[in-house]
Parts: sequence; C-alpha cells; structure tokens
Amino acid sequence: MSLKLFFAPGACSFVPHSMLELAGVNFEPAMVKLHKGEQRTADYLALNPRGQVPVLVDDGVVITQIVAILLHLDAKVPQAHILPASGMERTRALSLLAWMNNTVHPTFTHFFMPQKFSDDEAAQKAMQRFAVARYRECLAEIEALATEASPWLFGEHPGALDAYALTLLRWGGYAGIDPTSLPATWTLVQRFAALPAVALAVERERLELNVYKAA
Ligand SMILES: N[C@@H](CCC(=O)N[C@@H](CS)C(=O)NCC(=O)O)C(=O)O
Repeated sequence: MSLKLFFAPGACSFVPHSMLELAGVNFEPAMVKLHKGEQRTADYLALNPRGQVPVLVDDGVVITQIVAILLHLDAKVPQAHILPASGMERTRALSLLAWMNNTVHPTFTHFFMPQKFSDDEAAQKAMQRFAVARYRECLAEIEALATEASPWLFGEHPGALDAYALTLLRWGGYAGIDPTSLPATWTLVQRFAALPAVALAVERERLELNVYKAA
C-alpha cells in the first residue's frame, strides 16, 4: 500500500495527519504552504480542483474531504481506533465528526477567510464578529464533552475527535479565544499532542498549541 498525505501546517489536515502517525502506517507527508498559495498551483489543482487540503492518495486514488479520509483510514487500519469500532459509540462519534466538519470548521472559516463569503469589506467585518461569537458557542459545546472525557472523547483510545478538538481549540486562539479558558479541552489537547506518535505530526507542522495573544 502506498499512502501520501497532502497537508498544510496548522490546517484541518492535522486530523488525518495525526491519525496516520497514530496508526503507525508508512505514509509520505507532502507539505502544501497555503500562505504561499501552493494550493492554487496547476499541479495541485490537477490533484484537487477545489484547492484544499487534506488530500490522501492511496495507491494512486485521490481521496478528499476529512470525513471520507478518516472513514477510509479507519476501515484500512481498524486497530488504530481512529473512530469507535461499532454500536452507539460509533454513531455518536460520527455525529460529532459531522458537526465539527460541517459547522464548527466553516464557522471558523467565516472568521479566518471572510473574503470567501463576501467581497464587501464592511460585510466581512460584521461576518467576522458574528462568526467569533458563534465559534465561542461551538467551543463551549466541545468543552462540555471534554469535561466527560475518560480519558479521551470516545473512551480509552485517542482518535480523530481528539485530533479535531485540538485543531478547533487551537484555531480559537487566532480568533481571540484563550484556550486556557476552556480548561477541560485544553488539558485534553495537551495530553493528545504529547502522545509520542501525535508529537511527530505536531513537530512536522511546527505547531504551537496556544497561539492566543491577549489584546
Ligand atoms: N470540507 C473540507 C474542508 C477542507 C478545508 O477547509 N481546507 C482548508 C484548510 S483547513 C484549505 O485547504 N483552505 C485553503 C483555501 O481554501 O485556499 C474537508 O473536510 O476536507
């Protein structure tokens, strides 16, 4: 099997990136520098015409979208516990994954890249203010779940939901949300980042977990 992951430091691609490391499978990491516009080069657009990371290439087959990539990896390496194996735990985990991916993540995008949603500067500013308020609510929901973590969001195995929680909490720092103000999530993501396999992905991306700067 040949696996190649296109990822960008600090982006949502950290979720599959850390899962590949946690699964202990051989893969080729390929860094895409979003700030340099590398996602819009002809070569990259030929791979993913949407110009986004992550992209997983498995034996020449291109897979986009975090949810699809995670389900694919979970089926391939079930012993990695990327998602709970079965039953209601799996259903609840998929429900949380869908919400993180289709609601929390795009809420942050409205703050971080408002130009994707409006070309009117005043509208962009209003949208950013609104998005940060909604994002705080989303992180508060994750905090309530993290309070119940035992020891991970879905039981005894660290997995994709812990990785997504890390990414989303970290992004909050850019939006002026102090991660330490969400202590259960902050403790969870620090423990997750310290796992030796996950630390490899953190190091490769040179991730600082707390990017919050007080105003
Ligand atoms: N729904 C997509 C979202 C992917 C996404 O938003 N990727 C962002 C990074 S977090 C990206 O590549 N942005 C670059 C751009 O839009 O120019 C997924 O689940 O994979």
